[in-house]
Amino acid sequence: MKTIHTETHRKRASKTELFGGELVPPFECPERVDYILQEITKRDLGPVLAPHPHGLAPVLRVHDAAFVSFLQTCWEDWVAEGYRGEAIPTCWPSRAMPLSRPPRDIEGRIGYYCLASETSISDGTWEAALAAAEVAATAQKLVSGGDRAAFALCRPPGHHAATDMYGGYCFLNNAAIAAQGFLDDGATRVAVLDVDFHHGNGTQEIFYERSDVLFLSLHGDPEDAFPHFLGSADETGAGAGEGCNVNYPLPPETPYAVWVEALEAALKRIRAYAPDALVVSLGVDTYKADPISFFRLESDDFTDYGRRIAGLGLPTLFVMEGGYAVAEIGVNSVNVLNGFDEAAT
Ligand code: SP5
Ligand code: ZN
Repeated sequence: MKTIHTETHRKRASKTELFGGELVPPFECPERVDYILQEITKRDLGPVLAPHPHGLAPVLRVHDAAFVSFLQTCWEDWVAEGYRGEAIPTCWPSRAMPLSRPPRDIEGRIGYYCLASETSISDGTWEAALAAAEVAATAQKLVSGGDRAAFALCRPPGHHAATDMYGGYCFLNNAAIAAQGFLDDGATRVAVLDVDFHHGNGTQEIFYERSDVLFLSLHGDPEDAFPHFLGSADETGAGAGEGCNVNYPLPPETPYAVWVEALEAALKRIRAYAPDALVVSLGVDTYKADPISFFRLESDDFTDYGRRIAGLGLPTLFVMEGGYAVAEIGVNSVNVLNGFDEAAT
């Protein structure tokens, strides 16, 4: 399959992540892409192509315009305030003071639009986030145009980004942008299968009240894992979207044998929904050696589940999400894609 990639991802080069009360080098780093590209070349997955410019149109199909403007100017507004560190909020519209409007001041606006403060905003973050959205939109068009599958090598990732919130290393929801793109290009129904270790809270929120997108997520139980405040099994959709949201929260130390049972249940739901296209939010932080996650998948397991996803027989777009065992991220993500290609008919 073809991969869509751009070096613009390197502009997302934050130096700080708030972790355990310290500012540490971010887990979500540019080297992640180097390892994936290296493995794509080594195993001859297929051509690596540049994205086409799409501008803001596909982004604004799923994100709030004022949120997008905030992301565009956040860094310069922060610097203009005289701050010397990277942009990290210190206060939020919490449950005790839920006044819901973005204030004028950057300190208030960044808190309004942020859902997790581990994610610092730095110079170039917006350019990289927009480029990742263009990577997703370009790859989606390949699949809408008849390719059996494509790989959107997005960085920064996207599945935590909601209609008007960033965090969890995500700014724009690349998978949601692609899913909406399939619909805009003629699909009637699209399924989004999120296999990242973390719950895809942003994707869930964006489509929660809609019946034209089925969202399914396998993830660490929010009782035990980020993003903590969404991702329970009783979140099944609302309004027209009732029944179109499916969560599979799983406990610490989940081995592949248990994980794959949840995957098979999800695949069954997807078959019953009979979508025209599938978007896979591909995070490989389910790997046993991931430094911030707690599942126990082995590298060969990624190949196995890639084959199973191919068994759906659907036009499929893989969108890169998380994975922080950096030296193994290439092998694990290309194992999924290669397993898919082997089994695809
Ligand atoms: C796209 C993606 O995978 N984002 C993940 C963001 C997770 N950020 C919060 C990390 C908190 C880690 N806590 C780890 C505890 C280890 N004992
Ligand atoms: Zn993740």
